[in-house]
Amino acid sequence: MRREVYLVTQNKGKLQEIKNIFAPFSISVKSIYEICDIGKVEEKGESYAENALLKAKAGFAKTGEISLGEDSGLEVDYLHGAPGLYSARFGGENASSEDKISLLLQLLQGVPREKRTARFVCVVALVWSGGEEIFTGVCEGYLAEEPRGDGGFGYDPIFIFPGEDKTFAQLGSEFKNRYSHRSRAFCQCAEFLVREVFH
Ligand code: ITT
Repeated sequence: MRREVYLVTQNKGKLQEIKNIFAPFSISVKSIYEICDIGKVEEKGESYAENALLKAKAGFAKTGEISLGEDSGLEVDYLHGAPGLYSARFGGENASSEDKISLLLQLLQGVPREKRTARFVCVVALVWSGGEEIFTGVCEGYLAEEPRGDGGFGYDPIFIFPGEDKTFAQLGSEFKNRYSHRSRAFCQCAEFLVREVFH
């Protein structure tokens, strides 16, 4: 069976990371938008899992291909878990990553290191002819005082990986793809695909 899956995402940063995470499992990942225009799937759910499932189900309904949806976010303890589910829309629909980072840093101005704890959460939904499954990955860290590094995407320049005291943007893609929330969720998904779907 061909080891190919389709990811319902418009985020190029995510797509590239997932391609790299799946490569060692010999699974190829393509954006669903390469084979059909399913439009933007509205994130109307009340949890990461609901939103991830909305995306994967939309992809499977349109193409019949093995489809993956992913919803992720950054939860900041000092902000009671915000922006969380709303990480992509934080600061408004048209805010750039730089705008979002500035807004977060402003909200955390003067907050000491021990209160700057945060986590990235990633939830993947898999939908295929045999059913549906959910996988979750979490990565704990804390927020920098200013952006550092130019790798990654989104909030990576301010997310510090604790043991290294460097941001994901400074640590580079190989490191991030080994330890990130996305790596943790998608490695479980890849193992499931190999075990249960591709035989
Ligand atoms: P799709 O819905 O099309 O997949 P999106 O960017 O809208 O793309 P989400 O709704 O899952 O994706 O939003 C997650 C946001 O959280 C994303 O836009 C980033 O701002 C942030 N985020 C998630 N994972 C991240 C990571 O690994 N590094 C940095 N920021 C991340």
